[in-house]
Amino acid sequence: PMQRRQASKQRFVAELSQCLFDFVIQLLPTQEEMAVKEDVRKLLERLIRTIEPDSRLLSFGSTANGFSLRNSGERQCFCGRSEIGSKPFRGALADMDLCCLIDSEERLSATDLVTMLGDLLERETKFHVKPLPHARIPIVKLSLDPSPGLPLGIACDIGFENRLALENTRLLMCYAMIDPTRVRTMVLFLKVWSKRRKINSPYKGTLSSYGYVLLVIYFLVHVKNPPVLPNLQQMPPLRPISKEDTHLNGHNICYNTGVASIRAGLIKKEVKGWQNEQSNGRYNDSRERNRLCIEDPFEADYNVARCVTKDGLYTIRGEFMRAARILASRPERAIVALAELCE
Ligand code: 3AT
Ligand code: MG
Repeated sequence: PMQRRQASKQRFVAELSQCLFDFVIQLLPTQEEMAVKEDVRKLLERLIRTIEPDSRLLSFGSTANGFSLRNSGERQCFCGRSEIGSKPFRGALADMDLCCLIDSEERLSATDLVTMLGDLLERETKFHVKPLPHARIPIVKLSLDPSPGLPLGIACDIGFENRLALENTRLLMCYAMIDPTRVRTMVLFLKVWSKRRKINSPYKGTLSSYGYVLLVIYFLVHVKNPPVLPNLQQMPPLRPISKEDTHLNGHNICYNTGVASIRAGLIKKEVKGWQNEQSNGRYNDSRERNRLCIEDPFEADYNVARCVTKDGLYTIRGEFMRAARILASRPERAIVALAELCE
């Protein structure tokens, strides 16, 4: 019977892998959508250059790292709508993250640029424009109404000199390129799943897409044994992960005391000064900020999951437990499991 159970598990995993692959293939952006986005980038770059001739406008985030989802309400559903009822999945509005780099020494401040660019775009384009010149990180927010190439319209943020975001985008893209099928399948599925289960809203106390992508890479570099991905940052782990780090009385407590770092593996929260047990006085909300800890690959003192609240973490954990339960029950067909996961 054990052999039979093993064989049935293997069959389920193989079928699930195929289903996941077939599912995410339909979620990839179309050529047309990518072309429209590139046109938008070029148009905006041309306009910005009328203000700052030595500037370049580069895209970062999912549009540039291979982890973007298609901007279409129609086809984002499981093969055959019957599997998930009649409601097709509407993806989030495809957003495009753009960063303006200025190569000259003398340049306007980000605040002035945001104000001027906002005025210019309002005058010259059909975008809905919202300049935020006094935000902590000044940006111009733009959106465009739906069109045939972009059925859900487009939302786009233009920031300035955010070179670290360009670097972390490049790092994620390299990870995606090492093993495109498995890495992209897993990341894209996690993004869809977390959006559908409503645990992908940093503003509401859960985790950003960027945070989920880092967790997937952390898992493939440091948790899977043998690793699926090499550590591209090549730093030797501070300490190998031992059972003591992740378990207490047989319970997995890793997120409570540890920091997930794709650079260095699992690090203790104390090492980073990110304890969540005692408040450090200066910030009353410091306990809130370090519930879940994910180290940014380049800004090592930045906790990407700082927005995750106690309730948010409870919800996220609940969702992972629900997903594990569904997968462990191994329904007859893997597609049924996927549909239930993303209900
Ligand atoms: P969506 O497709 O928009 O859901 P995404 O992959 O574009 O997902 P985000 O919108 O969360 O991911 O982030 C876009 C980029 O912005 C990714 C990263 O280069 C940068 N970024 C986002 N959040 C952080 C953060 N907390 N720290 C540093 N960089 C960040
Ligand atoms: Mg984005």
